[in-house]
Amino acid sequence: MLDSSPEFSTSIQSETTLIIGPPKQLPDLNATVDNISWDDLGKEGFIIQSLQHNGKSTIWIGGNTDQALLYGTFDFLKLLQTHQDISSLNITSIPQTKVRVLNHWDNPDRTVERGYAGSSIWDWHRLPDYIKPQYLDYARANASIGINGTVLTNVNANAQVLTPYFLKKVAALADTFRPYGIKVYLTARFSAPMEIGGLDTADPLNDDVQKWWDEKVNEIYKHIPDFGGFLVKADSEGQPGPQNYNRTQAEGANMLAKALQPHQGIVMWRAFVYSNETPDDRAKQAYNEFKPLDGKFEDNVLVQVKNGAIDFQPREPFHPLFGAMPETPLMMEFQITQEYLGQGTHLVFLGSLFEEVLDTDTYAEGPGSTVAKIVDGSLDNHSLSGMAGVSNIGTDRNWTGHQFGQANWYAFGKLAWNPRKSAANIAQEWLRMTFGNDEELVTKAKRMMLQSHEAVVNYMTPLGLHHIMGWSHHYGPGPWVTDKHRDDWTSTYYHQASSDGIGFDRTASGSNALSQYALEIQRKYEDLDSCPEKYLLWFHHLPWDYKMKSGNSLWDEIALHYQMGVEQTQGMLEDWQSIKDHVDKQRYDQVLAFLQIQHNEAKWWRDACLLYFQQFSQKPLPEGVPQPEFTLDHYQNFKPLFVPGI
Ligand code: BDP
Repeated sequence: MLDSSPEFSTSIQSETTLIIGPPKQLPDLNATVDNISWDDLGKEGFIIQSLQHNGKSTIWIGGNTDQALLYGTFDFLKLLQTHQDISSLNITSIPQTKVRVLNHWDNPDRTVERGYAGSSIWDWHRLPDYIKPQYLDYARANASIGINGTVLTNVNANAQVLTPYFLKKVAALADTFRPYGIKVYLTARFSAPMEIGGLDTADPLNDDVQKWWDEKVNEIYKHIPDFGGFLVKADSEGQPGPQNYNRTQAEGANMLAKALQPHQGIVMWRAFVYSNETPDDRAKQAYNEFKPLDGKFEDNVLVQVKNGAIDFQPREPFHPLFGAMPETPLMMEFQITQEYLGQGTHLVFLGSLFEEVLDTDTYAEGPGSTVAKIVDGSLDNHSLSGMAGVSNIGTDRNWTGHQFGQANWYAFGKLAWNPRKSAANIAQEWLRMTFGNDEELVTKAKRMMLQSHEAVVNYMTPLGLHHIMGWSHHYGPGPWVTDKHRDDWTSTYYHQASSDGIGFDRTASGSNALSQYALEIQRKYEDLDSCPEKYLLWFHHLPWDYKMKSGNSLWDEIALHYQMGVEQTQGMLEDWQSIKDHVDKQRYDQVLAFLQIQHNEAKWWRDACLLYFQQFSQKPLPEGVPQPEFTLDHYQNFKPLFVPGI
């Protein structure tokens, strides 16, 4: 940890002194500045200020707490690393969200659900006695991008983690992370009172159940005095929850919230609730369940909402709950691990995806009601706010499997701190800090990163298509996936392709999921003239010869988008090859090989999807789209085995 005493000072240039310390211990220095409101900085905000002190040119990194000074110092290092001009600095930086957490979907046996970078970094078996150096690196890396919490365990939770056996291990991790300002959180399995507590119910309104949780929470705080709280997945995909007792999501969340209140802990209650028993569009179910509960949650509950209503697709319209629950703080859940976006192999810079969602106007309270303003709490004056990112970290030497996966971890942290930061700036910063300041490298690699999200949308799910990937593991194309035990996990449910057309009708003539959005959005998206084409088949079912804005038929446009995606991956490859001499060989070779795989797999996606949809469209491929290499049968029979992360 940094020494926050004023003695910690060093000379940057012979004539400049660097001082890191809080205003209270530096009254002299503080007297030289009158433009800083230390109260506004809170516990995490910092300043980096150039000034004259005792006749000397000085840079002061200031903040009210050690944590703030740490953030400020990392920011200053970033300025040096990215070759910024530090001659007259005047920086004030305050995080816009309070809870900035990674969600690890890590299991006690060290497998990682949807993890593509090796095993879980938590070596439970050797904890609490062995503290891997990697834990410290992990904490430092997170602190350097402003992350202040980590949920150690999978949302598909194992109740064992709440037993004393595990709590000692969790406490050892919490002790390791504490100096870096990182709090530890756990996932709470709703049925834990039965599984490890010997009760015969987990009904949230049952007194014994409440008492069990109260005592469990007290026990946790004995081990971990600054424990952050719980993350809960309930009533979804087989997880137990309040619905088992005919109770609401609010009643379930509030039971845990009350247990945590005496300790200032919080509950992050996921809105990812849907059931295949419910005869309604999956995209509508979370809203239907949660909207009526607005205002019914305890103050220390954050409802954690995925960015879109289905499930971390390459592109989704924003989740209709954003803007629909003004009296409840809603936390954003992004997926950093690329479950549906080429997993650990494809280069997809998620900063662009995150930015697109955060910048979208929900019109909830008139124009300008962006998702970012809901997430940071400013639209409805919530003091509790947060952002969660499902982690892409594992035991791989480079942490994230793909070198560029680190950029997504970085982008998440930066956007959680400031949801208005631009993805392009984030990409540039990351490149300079990761690969150096060579201008050609930065320009070309940045171009590659910034087009990568559009590329993956084009070669996987263009024009609003969604959830058409391989069964269960979600790797590669699978538009033919049908007739499984759950309709809402099949591709045919989502694309609805037939000889009359393609797309999911979510207008009033269909599921009317559109009615869950503000009127402005409804009007814009229901009208084919104003519906953004990127969401077209998300909201509309249209004939194959529907005329697009380009003048092309829908069929041709779909095919041309797949082709464009393939060409974009070719462009990414070429950009990378052109900077060969500017990158060290080891990283160059690995990224090159992965880009080659990505390019080949983009062709696989294009050919498999177009052959499949062509059965219904009965139309030839437009000019510029090559004939597929194999038959549809070939693609349908190709089943990747042992895909990681399931
Ligand atoms: C889906 C994943 C599944 C997760 C679930 C969730 O396929 O593994 O458990 O989301 O978020 O995307 O709970």
